Amino acid sequence: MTDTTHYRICPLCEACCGLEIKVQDGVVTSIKGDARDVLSQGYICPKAVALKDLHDDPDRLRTPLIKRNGRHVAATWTQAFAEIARRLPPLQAQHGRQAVAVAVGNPTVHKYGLLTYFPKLARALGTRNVFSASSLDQVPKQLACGLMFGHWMTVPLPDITRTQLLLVIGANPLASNGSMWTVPDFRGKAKDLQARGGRLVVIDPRCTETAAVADAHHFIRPGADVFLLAAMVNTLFARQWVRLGAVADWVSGVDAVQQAVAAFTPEAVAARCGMTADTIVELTGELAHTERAAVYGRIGTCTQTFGTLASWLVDVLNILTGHLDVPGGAMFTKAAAFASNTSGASGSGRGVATGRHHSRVSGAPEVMGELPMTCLAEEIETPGTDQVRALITVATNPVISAPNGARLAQALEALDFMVSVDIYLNETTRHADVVLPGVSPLQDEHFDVSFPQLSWRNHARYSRPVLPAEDRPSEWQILLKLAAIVQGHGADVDVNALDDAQFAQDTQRQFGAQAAAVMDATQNLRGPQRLLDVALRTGPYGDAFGLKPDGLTLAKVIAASGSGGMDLGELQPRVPELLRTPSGKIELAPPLLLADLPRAWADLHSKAPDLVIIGRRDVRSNNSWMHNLPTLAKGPFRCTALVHPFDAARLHLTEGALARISNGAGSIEAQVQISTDMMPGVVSLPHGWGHDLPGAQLSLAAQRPGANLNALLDDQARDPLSGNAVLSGVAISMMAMA
Ligand SMILES: Nc1nc2c(c(=O)[nH]1)N[C@H]1C(S)=C(S)[C@@H](COP(=O)(O)OP(=O)(O)OC[C@H]3O[C@@H](n4cnc5c(=O)[nH]c(N)nc54)[C@H](O)[C@@H]3O)O[C@H]1N2
Ligand SMILES: Nc1nc2c(c(=O)[nH]1)N[C@H]1C(S)=C(S)[C@@H](COP(=O)(O)OP(=O)(O)OC[C@H]3O[C@@H](n4cnc5c(=O)[nH]c(N)nc54)[C@H](O)[C@@H]3O)O[C@H]1N2
Ligand code: SF4
Ligand SMILES: [Mo]
Repeated sequence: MTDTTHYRICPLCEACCGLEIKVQDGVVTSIKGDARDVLSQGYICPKAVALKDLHDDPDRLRTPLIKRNGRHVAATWTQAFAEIARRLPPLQAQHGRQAVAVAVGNPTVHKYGLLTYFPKLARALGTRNVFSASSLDQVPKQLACGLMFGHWMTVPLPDITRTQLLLVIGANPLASNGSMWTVPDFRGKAKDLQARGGRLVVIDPRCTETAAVADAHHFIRPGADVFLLAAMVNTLFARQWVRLGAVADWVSGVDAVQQAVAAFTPEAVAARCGMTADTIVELTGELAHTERAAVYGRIGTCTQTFGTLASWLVDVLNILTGHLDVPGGAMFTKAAAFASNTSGASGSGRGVATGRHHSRVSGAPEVMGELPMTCLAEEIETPGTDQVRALITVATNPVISAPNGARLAQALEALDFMVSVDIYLNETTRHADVVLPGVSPLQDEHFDVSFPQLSWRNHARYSRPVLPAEDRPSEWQILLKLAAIVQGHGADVDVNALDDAQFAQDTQRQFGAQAAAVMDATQNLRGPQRLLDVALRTGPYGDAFGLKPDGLTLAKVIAASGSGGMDLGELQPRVPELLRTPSGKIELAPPLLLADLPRAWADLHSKAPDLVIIGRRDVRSNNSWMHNLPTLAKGPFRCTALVHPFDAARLHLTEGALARISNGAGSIEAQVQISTDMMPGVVSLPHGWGHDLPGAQLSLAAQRPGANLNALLDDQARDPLSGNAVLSGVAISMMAMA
């Protein structure tokens, strides 16, 4: 018997915890937190253990599938790629590049082969029809930060280990483990904050797990964050509490913001927020008068019609209270690799723009090169030039995760051809003509590309594969092969040779006279590893290919992978060095955002619905795809509708009974759970459920399918600036089932 110990970054959520995994004769025998991990220091949640279930899940696909006569049958990789080469290029030739769309989802960010090679596929397709889960999530925050700081990934986050006041709005890190903020063990860090006399304050329509450990919790009417935040900014000016602190020399647009929020007084917004004007002033005063404080807003503030405005105002508050870019405030990470805010000239740049093209049917503006996921169905359905006729999905399940999945499912069925790069036959991939499964995370190496750009502490960590690879393509090779096929190279192309050729070309372009040295230094590497070595060595801590001999290389980061990874220190002030706005300033008052405030003002006076629905996350679940894993699926049923006792009484709903929840055409049945944690007038139901659709192969999930929240949501409801879907605060009616 051979026992081995391995170290692996958990790929299941943004906390990116370091795991210690024991293997005996090729079988995982234990998964624990790695106490030496520089980022997570031993912390894990129950999902980590389910990595074993995921690896062992008999429903997880091991071979490609091809749909023949309506049924998916196992195929070889050669057959699968041949089928794609036979069917996809002719569609492109006949209908043009826009006719092939691509949709990419959340797990892509946790698989570095997918993340680094997806852009190559998108480029090869040359289509504007690129859709991603970002438009169901965080685009508003990225747009607001992009406009203010000059790059989409330049997003400040609370310096939690040094702050004295943390104001959390529309996030529940105790369940989600953080988002756009890599902060393993939020609970422990919050406790430490409280132990040193600091305060955690939560604003949420539900008294969440995070609110339960907070020093104060305030209910807010769903969707009212823009009003609360604008009134807090208004209060800062009215009370002369504005101070810019360390970034004072770099902020432009303060007067414009003052004027723009002049009408949003606490008194004007209080009723709509479901808060008193006094509370709004008190919250503002506490923020303004605490030396080390930070505001953090997440998905609850994004997935609403004023998502971009709300996200913007979160950081306007951080800036106007002098808390940006100072220890204990809202700070920026400095990642070791792949960060745009560490490359190019520092201090100014091109900034960000949206609307370089628009979606064909709804005219939604492109943001970050993508169109809203909620536009995909109509692009497939609506005849005309550039109609979408074929689709490639990569690790996404929008039939469940996006609003109005029933419409999307119908549209997918009408496609001429669909390919899915996915590990399950699920509600979305059941529509695919060819499914190409990636490897289990335990058989894959890993480096986080995005999350070190958003982490509570600077670090560099790499994971070797835990279990030996099988004889099949890596996910980067799958994507590169697809790219080659659509470029007309055929299914038999040698992807490694193609990768070498592309790398040589890119290196020549990027390094000019130094290209030969770079080629030489990376000659034994391939695929994402080679890209990573270049990114690390040219990054802010890198060895610059020998010019700074003490600097980082991939070899050094790999060498540290058995001992907790490399700690690169606590967050440091980065303004003005990280700014990439054309002005070289923090743009506090981007015209696009100011121009949207009148829409909010008009909405302030519209009548609020009686009953609205919001979402919820549970620590043992993850969006739509982990309900098939035994460790997580056991225990109490989690897809319940939380209803306040007042609402339950007036609607005659009883604990544990089924209720019908409806909105327009959509209607679902969910089990009622009566709870004083809810704000009256607000119902909470988790998303990602509804595993009762035919043709999926999720045997365990199908036993307790749950109700699909997104069946109630309108795919046309979006934040017009970011295109982000409205997933929260949607009007519903609810009645007991006979
Ligand atoms: N109502 C409501 N809807 C929501 C949300 C909400 O809060 N409320 N949240 C939204 C958010 S934040 C997000 S990010 C989206 C997520 O939406 P999606 O990005 O669509 O993510 P999932 O629904 O989790 O689907 C993940 C897919 O990836 C596949 N997969 C898992 N691991 C791998 C792998 O290693 N390789 C490959 N190739 N595939 C893999 C799974 O089988 C599944 O098909 O959902 C959104 N939907
Ligand atoms: N266990 C688990 N962890 C996850 C995921 C998961 O599905 N399960 N998903 C991952 C993903 S993809 C993401 S993006 C992150 C998200 O991470 P978080 O942003 O922390 O997401 P949630 O836990 O849904 O918390 C959102 C909170 O917003 C509140 N809310 C709803 N509407 C409003 C509103 O209008 N205003 C305010 N102020 N609050 C509102 C909800 O009640 C909820 O408590 O979590 C990630 N981590
Ligand atoms: S919090 Fe849980 S799921 Fe997230 S990275 Fe850590 S162990 Fe994995
Ligand atoms: Mo997400």
